[in-house]
Amino acid sequence: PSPESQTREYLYRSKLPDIAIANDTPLVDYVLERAARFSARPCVIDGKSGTTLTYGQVAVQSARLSASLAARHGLRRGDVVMLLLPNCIEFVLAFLGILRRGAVATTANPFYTAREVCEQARACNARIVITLSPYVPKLAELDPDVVIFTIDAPPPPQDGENSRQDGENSPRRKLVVQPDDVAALPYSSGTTGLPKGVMLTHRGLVTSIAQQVDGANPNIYWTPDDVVLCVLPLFHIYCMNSVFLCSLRVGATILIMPKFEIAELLELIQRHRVTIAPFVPPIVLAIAKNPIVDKYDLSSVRMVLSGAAPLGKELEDAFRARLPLAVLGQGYGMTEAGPVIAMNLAFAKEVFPVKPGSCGTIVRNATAKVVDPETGVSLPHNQAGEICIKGAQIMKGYLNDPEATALTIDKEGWLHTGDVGYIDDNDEVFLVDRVKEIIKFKGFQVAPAEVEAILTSHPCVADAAVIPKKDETAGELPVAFVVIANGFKVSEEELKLFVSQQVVFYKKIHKVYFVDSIPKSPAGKILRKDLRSKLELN
Ligand code: 4UV
Repeated sequence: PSPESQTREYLYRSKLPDIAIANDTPLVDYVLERAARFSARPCVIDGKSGTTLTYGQVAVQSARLSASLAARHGLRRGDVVMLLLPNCIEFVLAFLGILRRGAVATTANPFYTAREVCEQARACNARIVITLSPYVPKLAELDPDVVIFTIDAPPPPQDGENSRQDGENSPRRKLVVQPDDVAALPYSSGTTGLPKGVMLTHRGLVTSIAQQVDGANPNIYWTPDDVVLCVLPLFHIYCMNSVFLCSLRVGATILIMPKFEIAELLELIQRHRVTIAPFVPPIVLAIAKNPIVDKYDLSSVRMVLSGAAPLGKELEDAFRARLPLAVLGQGYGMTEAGPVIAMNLAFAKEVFPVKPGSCGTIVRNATAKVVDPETGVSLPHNQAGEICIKGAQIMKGYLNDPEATALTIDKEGWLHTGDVGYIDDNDEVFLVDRVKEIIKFKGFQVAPAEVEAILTSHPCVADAAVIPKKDETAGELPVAFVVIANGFKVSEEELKLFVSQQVVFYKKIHKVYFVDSIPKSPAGKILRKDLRSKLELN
C-alpha cells in the first residue's frame, strides 16, 4: 500500500510521560536557570591545568564576553560567530556569550584544513571567528572584514572600536532573543550531499535538553554532585548538547579534556572522581582492551554513554566486565534531529529494563515512526525501516538550502534520518543499516560528496565514488573507486596524498580501487549499494 492508502500509522513514543517544557525561554537563561543556586559550585574544570570556574564565574564571565563582543565588534542578533577551538573553558564562555546576544554559534573542527574552515565560514557568512593563534593562518583567505579574535592572545583594550554598535543592541539594553532564533549552527551533510549549516533554535535545544534531563523521572538522571567528562569534541553536537548544555542545566561539573589520550583520561577520572563518561565506540574499545586500565581506580564512574556510531554487543560485554559498577548504554542522535532521538532508559532516575545492543527508547515529548524507505508505509514493531522523528527539538532547516531541508523534513514535519532500524516489543530502537551516504569514522562525519568533488578536481580523474569500508577500530574508513581519465596515469599514493592535503584526518582515503566506470542510476546517482557489495567481495 502507499502511505495515502495506509489506514493505520504505527507511532512510537517514550515510556516516560511527556513533561511541560518552557521552550519559549532563551537557551542560556534556561541552562543557567538554577546557576544562582549553584553559584559557588564548580562548573568547568580544565583537566590539564586544574583551572576551575564556578557557576557564578561562568555566568559573569560569559555575560562580560557577550558585552565585549557587542561593544568592540558590534555583534548583533542573528550574526554568526565561528568557534574554531579545541575543548577549553573559553569555548564554554564564548558559546554562552554569543547566544546571550541572540547571535549564532557555528562550530568547526580546529584540525580542519584552511579550505574546510573557509568554506564553512563563508557559507554561513561568519562575521567573527574565535580561535587560538596557531589556527589564524587557516583564516588567511577570508574576507578582511571578518574579525579574528584569538583567546590565547587577546587584543589590547581599545576605545572607539564600537562602530557597529547600534540602539537595538547596545549592551545596556535588554535583548530580545526569540525562541525560534537560531542558536547553534553545526555543520552536517545529513542524508546526502555536502556539509550544510544545521539551524538549531533556542526552542529546539531547550526542548532537547529538557527531554534528556528534566522531569520527575529524567531520562538521564544527573545531579549537581556529578562530574561529567568532556573529552568528545565540543564542536560536535553530541558533546555540545548532551555533555555541555545538559551538565549546565543540572548544575554538574564539566571536566574538560582537549583530546583523547588513554592514560591521561584514566588519570583524570581517578583524580577528579568522574561519575559520568560520555564516549564514542572507539573510546569504549580502548578502555575495554587496554591493560593499563587496571592500574587506575575508576570506581567513581556510575554511567557511561556511547553514541554517534554503532557499539557492538561483544564490545559492550567486554566493557561491562571492565567497569562492572557503571551503567553502560547508548544514545542515538543526529545533528539535524536536535540531536537526540533515543536514549537508554537505564540512565533514568527510575530505571527500566533494557537490552544490550539497543540504542535507547525514543525521547519523550517526541514521536517516531519507522517507514519502508521505498513506499513510505509505516511499519509495526520489529520491522526494519527508515527511522523518522517529529517534535519541537528538530532543526528549523538547513541554512540557505530549502531544497535540502524539504528532502529531510517532509510536509507533515517528519525528519527522515536515513538510518534503518526497528523498534522492538519493549520500545527499544535497534539500528541495522543506513540508506544515506554518510561515512562515520570514529563517530566523525565524512560526506562522500565532498571527497568525491576533491577527487574529480584532480586532472587525471574522470569520475569517483567514495564509500565506507568496515573497520574494527574506526567503525568505517572512507575508500574510493576511481575512473582514470583517458590517456592519463596516476597512482593510488598520489591520489591519497592529493586528498589528504585538503581535508582533516578522518576524511582521508584509505584505499583506491581503479575501475572502468562508476555504477549510476538513470538519473545519475551513484549506486553506492552496488559498490558496497563489490567491496564485500574483495
Ligand atoms: O549528525 P551526526 O554526526 O550526529 C551524531 C549524534 C550523536 C549523539 C548521540 C548521543 C547523544 O546523546 C547525542 O546528543 C548525540 O552522531 O551523525 C548522525 C548519525 O550517526 C549515526 C547514525 O547514522 C546517525 O544518523 N549514529 C548516531 N548514534 C548512533 C549512530 C548509535 N548509537 N548507533 C549507531 N549509529
